[in-house]
Amino acid sequence: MKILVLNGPNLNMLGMREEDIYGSETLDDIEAKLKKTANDNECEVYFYQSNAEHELIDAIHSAFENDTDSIIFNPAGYTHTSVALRDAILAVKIPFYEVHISDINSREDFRKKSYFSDIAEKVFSGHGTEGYVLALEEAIKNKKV
Ligand code: CA2
Repeated sequence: MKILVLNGPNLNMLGMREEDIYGSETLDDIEAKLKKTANDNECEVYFYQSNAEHELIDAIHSAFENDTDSIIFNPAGYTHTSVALRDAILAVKIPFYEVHISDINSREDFRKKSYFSDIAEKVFSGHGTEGYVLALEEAIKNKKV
């Protein structure tokens, strides 16, 4: 089983700024944790982060070309704006899990709108970085059944 963990704009700053909202773990820490869960389950995870919308779209297209089974996706700020990313993920028909470190429903009103939640297999919002692990466990579980 092959899973892409895709992270959108500014998430490269994790662990360096706004720790009160996003915690102290870096993307590398998250990657290490997920790789361990993946190895324990004979699953391959690969990671990609970009600040550019078109690069995230290209990563979704590449996931289709390389037979990725599911995507764990934190679209970050694009969650609330990007019809183009929604179209990309619909086009490839790869099941995906939406992750937000913070709880997008208990912040500013503009964060309550997600272009992804109605098409995601499941949404993990407000679980901190543990949300990525929960999403990976769910993806693995769904592949097995
Ligand atoms: O809670 C989440 O995971 C978000 O997707 C994060 C986005 C935000 O726009 C969404 O509404 C919710 C922002 C990512 C910014 O990441 C930073 C991390 C550390 C320091 C500064 C920004």
